[in-house]
Amino acid sequence: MESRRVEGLRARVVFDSRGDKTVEVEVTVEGYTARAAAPSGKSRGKREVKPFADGGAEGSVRALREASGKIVGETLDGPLAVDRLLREVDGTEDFSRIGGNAALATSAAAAIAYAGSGGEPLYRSLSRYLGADPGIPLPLSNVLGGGAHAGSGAPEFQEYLLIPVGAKDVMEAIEANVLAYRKLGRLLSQEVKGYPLGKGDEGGYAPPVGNRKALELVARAAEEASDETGVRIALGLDVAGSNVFDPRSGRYTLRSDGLYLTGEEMVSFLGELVDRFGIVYLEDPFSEDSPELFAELQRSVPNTFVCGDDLVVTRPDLIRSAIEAGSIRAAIVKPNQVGLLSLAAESARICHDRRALPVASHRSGETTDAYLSHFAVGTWCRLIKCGLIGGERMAKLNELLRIGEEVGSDRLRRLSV
Ligand code: 2PG
Ligand code: MG
Repeated sequence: MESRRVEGLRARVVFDSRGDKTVEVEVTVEGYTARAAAPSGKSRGKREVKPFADGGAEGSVRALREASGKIVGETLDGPLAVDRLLREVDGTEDFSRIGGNAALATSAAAAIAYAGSGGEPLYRSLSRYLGADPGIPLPLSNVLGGGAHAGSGAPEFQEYLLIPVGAKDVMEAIEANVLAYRKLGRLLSQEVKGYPLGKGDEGGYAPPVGNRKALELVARAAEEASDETGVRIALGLDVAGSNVFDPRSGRYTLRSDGLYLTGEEMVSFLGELVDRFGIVYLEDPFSEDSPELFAELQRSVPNTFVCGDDLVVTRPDLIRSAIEAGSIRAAIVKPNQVGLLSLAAESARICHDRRALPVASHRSGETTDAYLSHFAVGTWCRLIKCGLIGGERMAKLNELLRIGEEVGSDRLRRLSV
């Protein structure tokens, strides 16, 4: 690809959707300036890169400003070429010098600026560079949240998710999920007297009900919305198993259901839920330190996509070995877990090459940026987990509608479940 010069780099502190500080970066390539900010997670995997340098977001901005002299003036020969420079200026394994969020904001801003300076949107530049066929990922939408993303009293499972597997295009996919979300709101206000329809960090309802009850209501809402629209909606779950596991007792603690389960009992319990509710996607069902339980569950529910998030933290090496060990058939791809778009793209490729499902994902603390949607379209991601309700979530879905106008909105990726 063509060589283009980095002409400027500016970094600043901004706030994410939770009100926490994060890093935003502007990069100018051949007169084209692009801006990107990094999101932040709350239920983070132990092996993720460090999100910020010493001194938090401010410390990261300082460190990046000091390093910017080694980036400005350099030439880029592709949308992901700044990533090599970022590795050099940081020089640590875990991005602790500048922080993974400063790295990602720079990586994304430079990629958008490189594409834009050539008159291209990011998704097209990425797909051309990587040799990936552009396609619109199916939205994997959080409609009910618990765990670390909600207050006490909410269910322990972190995310109750909908996948509109029967949609013919992206508009229909979003509409079906929104309708199910509204129906769920109605069901919840009947079920929980006086419940003011509070929300979790990602915009899903966060009601005071047990996990089983939450699943029942979400399943009912999905079924009613499917009947009304004719679009089949399948269910998914992010257990965020590391947060549910109590290392002192060695048990999975589902207090709202009165269940305190060993790993083996949790395998059976989740297997029952899969059968009863037809769950097709199950993320981080266990602690990130128990890959053997992932494998056991995946064997017992072969038609469900067991997905690794904290287990593999978007690292190509961990994803490859977890797929090969049979622990997962899907992996979350969260660019800020590794700090670079190029590494995240490699993770998506590894999944794709091994017939596993790459799932582009937001974080619970988000920004209104929508480069995640371009990343997903341009890099083989078959699903995009970006929430549903809330400006910072809908920004990504609305961007899919715009991209759909160019690539064809019916080029929605399929999930046969
Ligand atoms: C997850 C995410 C995003 P967080 O566990 O999948 O939904 O949460 O960003 O808090 O890690
Ligand atoms: Mg997760």
